[in-house]
Amino acid sequence: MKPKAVITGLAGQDGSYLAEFLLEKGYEVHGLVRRDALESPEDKLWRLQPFLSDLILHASSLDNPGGISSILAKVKPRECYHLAAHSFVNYSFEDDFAVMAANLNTTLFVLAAVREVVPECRFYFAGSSEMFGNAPVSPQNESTPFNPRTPYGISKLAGFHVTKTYRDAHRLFACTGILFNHESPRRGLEYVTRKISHAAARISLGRQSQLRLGNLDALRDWGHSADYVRAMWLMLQQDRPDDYVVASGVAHTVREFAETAFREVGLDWKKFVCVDPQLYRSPETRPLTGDSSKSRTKLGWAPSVSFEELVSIMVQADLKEINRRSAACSNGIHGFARD
Ligand code: GDR
Repeated sequence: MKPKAVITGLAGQDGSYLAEFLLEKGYEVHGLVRRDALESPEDKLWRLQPFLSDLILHASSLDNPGGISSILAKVKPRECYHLAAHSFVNYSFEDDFAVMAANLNTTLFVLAAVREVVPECRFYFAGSSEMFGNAPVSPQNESTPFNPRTPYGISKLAGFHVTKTYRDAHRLFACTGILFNHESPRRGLEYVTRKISHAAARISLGRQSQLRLGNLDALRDWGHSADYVRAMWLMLQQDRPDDYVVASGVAHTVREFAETAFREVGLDWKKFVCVDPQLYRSPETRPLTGDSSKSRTKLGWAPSVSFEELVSIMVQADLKEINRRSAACSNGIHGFARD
């Protein structure tokens, strides 16, 4: 019989790569998605389109603990990946009540449901490098003290502690992956990497003239999402549950990302990028760079996509998509939305 996995947040960047990865591994993949996504799949499920028919979707809001329990009871998964969250850090300042309540409550609901109906199920929680916030040391690893600086980071740290409590007190196989930034062509346009790759592609095609960015000196440790979902799966294949940092270990500035992206389309970034102080984030954290030695040693994990390859993959995918959409428009065919 096929192993079964349930993914919350299936329609997001990581959910889509994880689903694809698990299908390739021979899993029966179930996903929890909002009802409105099922009603407009071309718009809301575009990341899943190439393999949508291979997935089993369940319409469920994560605000409803009873609904989560009944899906888990019906599916009886071997693994449950809880990826759903408000994940755009900047919004978490504007809407701190909603972000904290949703991110913590949904984690509690899913964990409680796992404990109640499928206690043998292995559980993954999507933690974040934002839990480190203003870290006292760099790079950060599993022993670095947490010091979150954003409502989002606080909500993820709370989820981490809840997950650990279920592991220690209720003996669940529950792990947290402390993932540093991970990107791809499936990233939303609000995140800086996709904002840059999309703009570089559009500017090179004469469809945009300028790109406004915030802090160009902000440093991030960027990898490819497809590499990072592999680490999630590896965590759930171990003999014991544990927490792991997943990162490339190399930090780059937003400026370097822009420079590399514009170089990919043969342009000088300085001619097109301007700094908009309104886009500065306050407070900006200390440079976050991950030390993923534990993942590398214990899970045998290593990233396969370098920074330069990541930027190139994203820019080329945006170029291809923009050209595909224009061809579809001139032929009167509508393409899938990709942002
Ligand atoms: P981040 O990602 O907050 O690190 O969280 P984001 O891409 O939004 O910001 C990265 C850095 O770029 C700087 N920056 C800008 N950011 C945005 N969005 N737009 C801009 O115009 C801009 N200019 C500069 C930011 O100040 C910041 O320093 C991501 C999310 O995926 C989280 O959910 C996840 O937990 C963490 O990564 C790890």
